[in-house]
Amino acid sequence: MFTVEKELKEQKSTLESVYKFIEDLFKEDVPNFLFNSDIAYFSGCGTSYYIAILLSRYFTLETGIESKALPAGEIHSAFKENLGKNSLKKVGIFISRSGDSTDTILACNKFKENRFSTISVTMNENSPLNKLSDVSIILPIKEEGIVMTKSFTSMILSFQMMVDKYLGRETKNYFVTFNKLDNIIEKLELIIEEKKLYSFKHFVFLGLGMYEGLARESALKLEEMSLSYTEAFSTYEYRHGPKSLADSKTLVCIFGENKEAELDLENEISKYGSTVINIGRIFDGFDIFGYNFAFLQILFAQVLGLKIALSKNINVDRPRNLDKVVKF
Ligand code: F1P
Repeated sequence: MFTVEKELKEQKSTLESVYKFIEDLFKEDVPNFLFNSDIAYFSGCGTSYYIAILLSRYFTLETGIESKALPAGEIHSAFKENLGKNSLKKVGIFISRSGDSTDTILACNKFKENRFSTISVTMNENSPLNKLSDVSIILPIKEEGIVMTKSFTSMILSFQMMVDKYLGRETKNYFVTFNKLDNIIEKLELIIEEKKLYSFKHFVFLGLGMYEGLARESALKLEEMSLSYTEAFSTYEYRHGPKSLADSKTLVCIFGENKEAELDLENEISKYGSTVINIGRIFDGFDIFGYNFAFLQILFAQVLGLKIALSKNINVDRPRNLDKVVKF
């Protein structure tokens, strides 16, 4: 079995251990300055940037505090275009599995130079990013694969739980839900096999709000794992041009909460001859509802990426042109 497949499939136990770690870490206090800010910037690179998109939307939804997700390069190399000159209290949240991506370190440095508070979420105790940040959440888990799977769900869980704890929310439901994960992965494998979803030539992922982060990460996952041709959009953008590429070789996957308005879009896309999968509906069938658990819907793309790679005889542990960390 490939390392990536093993890591993808051990998410139940990994998330359970992250849950216990965060319960303990934030037993007393959470970093209050985050919740006293006027605007929060979430940043990272690649998969970690897509985590930033999802968490920024979760943060604003839950706290009402304005937030923005930016790729780290936008912060270190286009700072003035992205961060206006004003007296707002700003805070930066930097996500990085390695804590060592040059772009993310440069971005965090830029925040330090401007005396903004910073929080990092990483999986590497001795990373330069931890040393730079005011507060670090360092998860006690390891991931060997170049392609990020369990680190995606783990870093999201840790930050969401911190927000939930600040708001005095019950977090037990996460733990209960993780019990279903092994079963869900098996069922996803069955659905993908039965419908031969690995055989399409063009994959489109759509998602709104938090789900946009999932759509973008799904497209990246398929590219990295299976060298597939993919696209991702904020759901309703798809009507405004991108749909011109939709044909019978296209699989369109819609993330979300299975809303009425999404059904109209599904019907429209079907008319172009494409196949549409509503991932929200699949997860409703697993009895998983609500935005707290949105991040688990990424399992669909992780399993699909693996299945396409296997069908094309691609080694997912050696993704073409990629390294575990991008340093320059
Ligand atoms: C994340 C990242 C990955 C990507 C790649 C290199 O870096 O950009 O998304 O798959 O192979 O690293 P980080 O989370 O360690 O900063």
